[in-house]
Amino acid sequence: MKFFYKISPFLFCAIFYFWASPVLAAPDADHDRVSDEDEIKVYYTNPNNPDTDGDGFDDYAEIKSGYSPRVVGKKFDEVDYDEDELNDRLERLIGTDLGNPDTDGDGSLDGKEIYSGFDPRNSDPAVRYLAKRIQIGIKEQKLRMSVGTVILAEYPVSTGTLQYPTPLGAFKIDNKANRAWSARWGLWMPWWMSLRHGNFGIHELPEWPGGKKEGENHLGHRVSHGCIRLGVGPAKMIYDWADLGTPVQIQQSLYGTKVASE
Ligand SMILES: [Ca+2]
Ligand SMILES: [Ca+2]
Ligand SMILES: [Ca+2]
Ligand SMILES: [Ca+2]
Repeated sequence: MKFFYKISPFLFCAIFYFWASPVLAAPDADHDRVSDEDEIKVYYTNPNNPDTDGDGFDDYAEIKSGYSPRVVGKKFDEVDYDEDELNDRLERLIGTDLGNPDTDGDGSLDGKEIYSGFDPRNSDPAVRYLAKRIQIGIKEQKLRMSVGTVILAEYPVSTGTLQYPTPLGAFKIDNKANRAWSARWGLWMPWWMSLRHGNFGIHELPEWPGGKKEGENHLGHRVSHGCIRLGVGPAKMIYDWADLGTPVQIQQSLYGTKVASE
C-alpha cells in the first residue's frame, strides 16, 4: 500500500485512464480509431477493415485529412456516394446522411433541397427554409455562395479596378437577364444579375460585339469596371440558383468584419 502513496496524482490518473479506457471507448472492432457505429452509420466504411478502400491509408487518417475512406485518391468533396447531388463533404458539414439520398424522407433529394434553399434534414414546412446568400471578398477575389450557415462553394471573380472599384455594402439581386448589353462600355454581359438597379452587377466574363470574350486568366484580378465577373460555368449556375431578392454582401475581405446593411 505504501507504493500508492508515492506515485503522483498525475500518474495515478494516467493509470486509471488506461485501465478504464477500453470500457469507456466506443467499440472499434478494427482498431482504426473510427468507432463501429460511425463506420456503419456515418462513413459507410467497413468496421472490420481499418483501410476500407485498400489504398494504404487507414480510415481515420483519410477522414482527418479530408479524403474519402471509401474511394481511392478522392477527397470528400469529389465523392457523392448516394448520388443525391450533394457531395460527401457537404453532407458531413450539413449533417445529412451521406448514404441516404433523401435524409428527411420528404421525397426530395438532399442536393435538390439544399440548392433550392430548403433544409434536407427537416421536412417540417415551418422550419425547412434556409436563406440563400452571396458574399464577395475583394481581397480574395472570390464569390461565396451559402445557405443558412453552410458554405456551398467559392468561385474566383474579377472585381473593379482601383479607378472603378466595386462598391462595398449589402445589396440584393433586383433583376436578372440571360444576356444584358452595357451601352456604357459597349459589351455583352451573359447571365446578368443586377445590383442597385442596374448600377452594377454580377455576370459572366463579358463579350465584345466582334465575338471576342474576356479570358479566364482575368479571374482573380481586379480588371472590371465595377461589376463582379464570374467564369464560364459558375456564372450560369449561380444565375439559376439565386432568386430575385437574394442578399449580396460585398466585403473588403471574406474573413473581415461585415459591412453594415444599406
Ligand atoms: Ca473502426
Ligand atoms: Ca484507405
Ligand atoms: Ca450525397
Ligand atoms: Ca429530402
